[in-house]
Amino acid sequence: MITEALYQEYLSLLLEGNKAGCARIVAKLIADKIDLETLYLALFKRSLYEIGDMWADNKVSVATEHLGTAITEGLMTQAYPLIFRQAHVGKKAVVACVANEYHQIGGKMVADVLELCGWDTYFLGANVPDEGLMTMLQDKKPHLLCLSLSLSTNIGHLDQTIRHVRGQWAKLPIFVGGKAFDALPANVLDAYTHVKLVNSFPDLKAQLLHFGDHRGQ
Ligand code: B12
Repeated sequence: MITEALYQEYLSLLLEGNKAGCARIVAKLIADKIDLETLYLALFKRSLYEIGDMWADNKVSVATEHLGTAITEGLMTQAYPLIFRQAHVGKKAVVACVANEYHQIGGKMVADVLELCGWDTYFLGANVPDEGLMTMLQDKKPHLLCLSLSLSTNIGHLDQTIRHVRGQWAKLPIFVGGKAFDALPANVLDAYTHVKLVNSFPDLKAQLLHFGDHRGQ
């Protein structure tokens, strides 16, 4: 559904900051019944990764990268009609980025995929301090906590967050994912209990299928 030509047209519009043009492409794809994951991965994620590489190679400015990110975050709300029409399954998840982690779009996508699977989600966004996260867990009593990590250098913050959560919720299932794990050793999460590295949407959905009912107190 997203041909190479369409992707290249979208990327050019995104780089020039033409949000109306990008929005038209997204609206047409939704009208043509694209599925959420394809829209997110083949259009939004691919273009953000490409812009990130262009920024790293000094081919686009940091301002252009920020512009593309801001437009993408706006476009994600266009997908809401695809997300919120599922029957609820009576499960709740809190999704967050740990302290000092400002990359929030991956986590937002994870929350939307959970909603698509009928879960109720509470997406807290970037740079969430542990105290705030703990208060939210106390308040919402979720069945699952998802943490997103893009920078491998933030692994210490992730470690601290997991330890804080474990201090109060010994068995709350925690799914962790994000680009940081491309650069971290495969066994980096082995020391924790009930913590799983989940890095793709198919893997996430497969994990949800065998999900128990306890809330890990
Ligand atoms: C946008 C962006 C920013 C924005 C983020 C704004 C926002 N609102 O999110 C801002 C400007 C804040 C930013 C800042 C920085 N950034 Co930046 N940024 C990016 C960029 C271009 C896109 C990120 C993104 O949204 N990707 C799209 C999402 C959908 O992908 P994703 O996060 O990987 O998520 C997917 C999976 O990983 C998975 N997933 C993610 N989380 C989870 C969680 C669970 C539970 C599960 C199941 C799955 C899962 O699901 C998603 C779908 O597949 C990337 C490029 C890239 N390759 O990602 C660079 C990039 C990540 N940034 C980079 C850098 C260096 C920085 C800075 C250090 C720059 C600086 N000098 O200030 C700072 C660090 C800030 C901080 N402390 O966090 C580097 C990191 C390099 C590295 N070796 O780690 C990258 C890769 C750019 C590059 N090519 O060099 N950045």
